[in-house]
Amino acid sequence: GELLTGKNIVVMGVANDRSIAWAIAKSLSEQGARLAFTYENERVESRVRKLAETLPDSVILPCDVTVDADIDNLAVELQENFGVLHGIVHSIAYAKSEDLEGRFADTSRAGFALANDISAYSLVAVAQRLHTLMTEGGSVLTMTYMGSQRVLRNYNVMGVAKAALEASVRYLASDLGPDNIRVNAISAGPIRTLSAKGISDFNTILRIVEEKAPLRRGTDTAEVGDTAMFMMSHLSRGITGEVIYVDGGYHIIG
Ligand code: 0WD
Repeated sequence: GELLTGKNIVVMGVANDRSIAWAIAKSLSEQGARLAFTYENERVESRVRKLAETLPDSVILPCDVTVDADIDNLAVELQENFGVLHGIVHSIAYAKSEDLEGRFADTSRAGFALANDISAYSLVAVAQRLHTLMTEGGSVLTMTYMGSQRVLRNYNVMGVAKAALEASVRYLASDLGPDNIRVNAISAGPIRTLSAKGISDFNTILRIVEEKAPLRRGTDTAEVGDTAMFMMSHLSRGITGEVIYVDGGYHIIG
């Protein structure tokens, strides 16, 4: 059976076919969801368009989340294309590469602001403008990482941004819950994507996970996709304000 038939979901953060957002989109589409994809700029547009065209009935729209007018436009476009919106998948993060190595103590004011703007505030900005389209209730989902909870080498300012993101999930869940809109995060294990290229020592991190995680393997984007599908569906209707780990259990190991 199809769990997402009749659901309209916007997926933000596909950069290429390795993106977590793309795996999520495939899982959602398999269950009958109708998808809108957003892309940051012309640099990624054609790639996102090619991917989106492989799924039935999808829409593609521009949205740089640092620009309020882009998000306002997105709301208008989604209203015109979908009418009612049921889900938002936010799979976006960014920090300058110089802020993802060395000492966190050396983070600049501008680097801190940028990482938090794109990686944390953008969820608030998007939820703020799109939740009014969720007139039948809805599910908002973002992507986070364990570096929010523990000090992980090189993750630095992104760990701080992810902590802000996870707290934002809880406050948004509290505000939007009365409208039957749920807000959650998936905390994925490390996955080799374009963003992961910015993290030094990524191979070492992967090796340690394969060695120590209860499931003795790394995390696959497809398993994140399937958890996201569950989070978008009626099956997860009792869950909000939560961070769900999809990491082979790595985070429980001391
Ligand atoms: O190990 C990993 N890869 C993990 C990633 C483990 C746990 C969590 N995550 C998170 C990331 O922090 C991010 O929030 O998952 C999310 C998606 O990351 P990804 O799939 O690993 O990375 P990627 O395929 O690069 O997608 C992130 C995209 C950007 O890609 P690039 O590489 O071009 O920065 O976020 C988008 C962009 O497409 N993005 C923006 N979108 C709109 N406006 C903006 C922006 N200003 N900035 C970045």
